[in-house]
Amino acid sequence: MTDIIAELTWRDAINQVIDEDGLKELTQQKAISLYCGVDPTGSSLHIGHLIPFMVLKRFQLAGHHPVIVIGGGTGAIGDPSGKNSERVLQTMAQVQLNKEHLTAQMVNLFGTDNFTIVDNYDWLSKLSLLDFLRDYGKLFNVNTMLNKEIVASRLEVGISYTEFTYQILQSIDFLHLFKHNDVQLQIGGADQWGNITAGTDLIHRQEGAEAKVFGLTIPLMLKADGTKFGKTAGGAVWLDPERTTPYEFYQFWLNQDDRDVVRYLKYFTFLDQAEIAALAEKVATEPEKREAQRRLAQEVTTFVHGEQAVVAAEHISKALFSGDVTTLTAAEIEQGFHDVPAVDVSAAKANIVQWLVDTKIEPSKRQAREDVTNGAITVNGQRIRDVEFELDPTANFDGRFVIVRRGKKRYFLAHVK
Ligand code: 383
Repeated sequence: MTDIIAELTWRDAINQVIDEDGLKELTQQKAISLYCGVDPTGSSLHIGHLIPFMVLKRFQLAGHHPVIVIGGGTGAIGDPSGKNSERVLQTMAQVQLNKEHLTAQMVNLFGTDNFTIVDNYDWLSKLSLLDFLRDYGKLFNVNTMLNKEIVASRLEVGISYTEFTYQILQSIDFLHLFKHNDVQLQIGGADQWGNITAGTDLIHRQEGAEAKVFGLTIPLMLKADGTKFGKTAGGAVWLDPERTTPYEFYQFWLNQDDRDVVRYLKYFTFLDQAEIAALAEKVATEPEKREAQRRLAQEVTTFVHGEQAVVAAEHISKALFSGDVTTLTAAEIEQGFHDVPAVDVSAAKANIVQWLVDTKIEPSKRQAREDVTNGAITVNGQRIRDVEFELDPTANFDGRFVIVRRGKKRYFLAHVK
């Protein structure tokens, strides 16, 4: 089998790993089962989650068997990792609802073949308090638990007994999957190292030191400008197309810095070493063409939203850039203008100056007249210079939208009601 560890190494996707040589040997010998968990603390994955899930996908493509744990049990508790204060407990109904959304997103990324998805509520909810303390609690040393980076960093602000216990629950999962699903490796982001090593320790205590289990974490994604990866002015970049439209998703990748784009190509695409080297060359010689960024946007958007989404995103980008918006479909308008100021208007015809003021696109009639006369106002891609122009809001886009551009870049979307 191909050397997946060597591949992850050239992609810079390894932060820490338990027994790298042992894992390298094992993964070349046979197809293994491995897992990554996610807690249903929200109704959608975001691109921060893609960090371990891209690696899981690479294992799947190399012939290994990925298992995903959706934390219906652990999500009811809350992992202290990555949070510097106590979490508010979610209702069980919320956990359930989130779980359904995340499951659908995972199936979209991993398909249904050679892929298993399980919910740790199925086994964690069956443990009685006495069994928990007798069978597992005895195998955990409080000192070791306190020394886990995540717990140690919380001691000053305080951590509840509930969150402190989280690492035991994740360890029980690893043990459960080792025994029932032959899982030999757990992967996660760098924040998961403490939980993963707690799991391998538990397995060794229960099953014997010779049990062959491994852990691997992936580095945090960094940005050259020091800001947090995966955040935009509008917040996180979600995989749910209702929260971040495929067009916005595509734009996010297209806008990456020259200093970051090659690292992201290695990390977030399935392009091979030669293809990425060729794109790196383009960044060095003709950065203004942004070919590497475009390829990155195409690849990641295809993986998450499919090829059609890329066609639409590119069509929208072109229309917005040129100002010729007349060819956009209603669906393209909805996603392309997801983030621009929106107003509701009636279908009634109106004088352009009055209409711009009524919709609050212009602050005053004086300003509206001035902008129209100066050619700063475009309606549905057509420049309006006549202050007497009569606007018919139903004239384009099946009578549903009016797209207004003020100046070079400021777009407004009017929904015709
Ligand atoms: C639950 C049960 C397990 C194994 C893992 C879990 C979830 C884990 C966790 N993960 C984060 C999450 O759910 O909290 N305790 O949001 C994130 N992950 C992945 C990755 C990451 C981590 O889902 O670093 C980013 O996405 O590991 O923060 O048996």
